[in-house]
Amino acid sequence: MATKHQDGSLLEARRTRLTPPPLYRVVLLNDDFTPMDFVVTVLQRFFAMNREQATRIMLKVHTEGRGVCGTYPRDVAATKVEQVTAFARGNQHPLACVMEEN
Ligand code: TYC
Repeated sequence: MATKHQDGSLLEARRTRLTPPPLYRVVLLNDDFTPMDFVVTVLQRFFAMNREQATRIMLKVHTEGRGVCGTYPRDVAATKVEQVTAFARGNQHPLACVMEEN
């Protein structure tokens, strides 16, 4: 029974019967240093975009300051942010990637 133990998994199981889980936008932020080609590679590698889609989002971030890469459940979004940040730092780029609740 869902009320027997008030731990996270049981609370989650009860909640999902009432409302869908919250989704989070994964957002890339512009900076003056990360190469455009690197950002295109990030969008292709971690967000399954083709080169045309990736280039469009990269240019949107470059001109508008930010752009949405995708919308995911919390754990998936958090993993994307970690993977992008680790890949950028490993290549010594300051690229910023954040998540925000929809
Ligand atoms: N502004 C960067 C440049 O001129 C390109 C860039 C695009 C950086 C998107 C970050 O999220 C970003 N090289």
